[in-house]
Amino acid sequence: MAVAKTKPKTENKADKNDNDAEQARPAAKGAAPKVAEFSKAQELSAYREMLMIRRFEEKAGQMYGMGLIGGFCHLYIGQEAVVVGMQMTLKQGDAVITGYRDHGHMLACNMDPKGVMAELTGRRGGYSHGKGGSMHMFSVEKGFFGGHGIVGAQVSLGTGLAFAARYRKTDNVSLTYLGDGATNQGQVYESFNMAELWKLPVVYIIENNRYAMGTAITRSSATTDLSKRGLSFNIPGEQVDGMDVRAVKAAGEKAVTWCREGKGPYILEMLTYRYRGHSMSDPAKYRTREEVQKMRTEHDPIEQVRARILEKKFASEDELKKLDAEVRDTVNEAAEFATNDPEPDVAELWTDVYR
Ligand SMILES: Cc1ncc(C[n+]2csc(CCOP(=O)(O)OP(=O)(O)O)c2C)c(N)n1
Ligand SMILES: [Mg+2]
Repeated sequence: MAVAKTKPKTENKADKNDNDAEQARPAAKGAAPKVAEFSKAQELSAYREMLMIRRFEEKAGQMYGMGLIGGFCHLYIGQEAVVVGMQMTLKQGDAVITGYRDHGHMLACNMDPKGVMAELTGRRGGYSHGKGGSMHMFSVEKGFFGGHGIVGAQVSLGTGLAFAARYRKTDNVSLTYLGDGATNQGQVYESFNMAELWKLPVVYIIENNRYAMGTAITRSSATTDLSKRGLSFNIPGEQVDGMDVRAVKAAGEKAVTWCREGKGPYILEMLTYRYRGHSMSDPAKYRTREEVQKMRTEHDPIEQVRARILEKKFASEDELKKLDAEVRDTVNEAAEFATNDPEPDVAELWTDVYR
């Protein structure tokens, strides 16, 4: 029997630190493939939408600190380019579903910031009438199907949404978002199998922000190139610079077209990063301040667009200031509404429940 002379190269996960993930990032090395430029209108729209999510989340963080928001609250700050870029590829009737880090997805789906903020504060005008909170909001009208607190649960539901699109003979798609941690859940693979078997129009968007709560991906996952997780089901996948909204849109376009043409599911692994802790109660001791700072200063998705807008003279500093002020006004109005709107009536305890 032949014996291998050299030890096979295996990854010793326990020895790895977070810098390994940094090294694996195509986004971080400056050698990123050239992506198609955005038009003026696309740059300005992407800037406004990402800024809206950023300011909304900052305000939600403040309101949580003031005790106005209870329960869990997971902020999306840092990951804005993913939802905004993907949303640019959708049309009426497409479906979006995600986990609990969901406010950005709702705003990208054009849900009303007032209704989202009022749900966070548990008020009547919230999307679930103040009874759901951060992780439980839906809008069938806007094509947003939640908001799910059980890690990975949305993957089978999102696959079902794709099945519905196929069953109704439409060419609509389901964008099903999940985290890097969720990719180790069993139901994800059951869903992959069915989606490929039945050629369902679902794009699985893995938002790899490198951590699942406090656990770095290199410590929890046997393989860390998540774009390859569909290989054994024949599902194509690719890694995308999730901090560059243009790269996200380009990859999204390809994947969505694949689905609309009836070719089955597609996996996009978005290499991204969250700046805040897992939830509001996370002191984030599992990573260094320098790591966070490096991502903020070198890869921030909003700063990238802002720099291009100024460089290409798509808008002046003053015009951007005006745009920033408009976004702030919208967020402040939402916060004011969410602070003053009454709480649901006690009788609401008995509505929307199964008996
Ligand atoms: C089935 C299940 N197991 C465990 C948890 C607890 N939990 C909540 S979030 C989370 C980490 C998920 O990380 P990831 O999928 O990377 O998403 P991210 O928070 O980074 O967006 C865990 C383990 C849960 N909510 N559901
Ligand atoms: Mg994660």
